[in-house]
Amino acid sequence: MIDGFQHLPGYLPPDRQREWLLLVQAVLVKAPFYRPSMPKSGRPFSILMSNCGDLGWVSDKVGGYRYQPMHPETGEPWPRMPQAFLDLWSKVAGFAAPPQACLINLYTSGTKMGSHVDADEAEMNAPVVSVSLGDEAVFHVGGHRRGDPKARVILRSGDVAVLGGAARRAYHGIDRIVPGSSDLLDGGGRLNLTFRRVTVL
Ligand code: MD3
Ligand code: FE
Repeated sequence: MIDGFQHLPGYLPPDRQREWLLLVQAVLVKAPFYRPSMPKSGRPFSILMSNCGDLGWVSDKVGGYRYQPMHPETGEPWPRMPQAFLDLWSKVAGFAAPPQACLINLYTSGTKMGSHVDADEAEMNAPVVSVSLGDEAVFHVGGHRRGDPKARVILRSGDVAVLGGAARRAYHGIDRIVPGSSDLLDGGGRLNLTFRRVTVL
């Protein structure tokens, strides 16, 4: 396993998972899920996305991958990050400044995320912190080259992962969701929150 990958299984117990789900649902009332599309080809993602915080990650055919302060469809600023989210970052990130973006990904059964490196952030010294809610996901993390050997980890509801150091620049993705593995979300599926620093201070 690449250096800098920290997995904290069961970090959020079931009652706190339900609290976090309510916080996410409140964000989604103000910033509904939208479907990003690939730069140039315009091919739609299978994952739905939203954000909270000062900046949100978006992608579409014309503008490509980027961070911006407003929802791409409503034009409204992203909702504030709930205090509980900022508190979690303070406890696990080991980085003094607060996160600027919280990307919310929704996976339904049959959805995956191909192997990629997160590099749209000018700040690559801050870690990315991930929180999983709902169905289990088969996650892979490799090295700095696409062909490097990959380790596979199951991310379960309530798990936190901190990707710092060498892992911050590693290829990673979601191979598949395990349908029916959690009853947190009505109708199943998986929410993943990733907390990020975007700009260099
Ligand atoms: C390793 N999300 O949003 S979370 C992403 O489950 C993303 O939705 C996946 O990859 C998901 O970009 C994986 C764990 C994760 C997040 C960011 C990373 C692993 C990472 C950044 C660098 C290396
Ligand atoms: Fe990623």
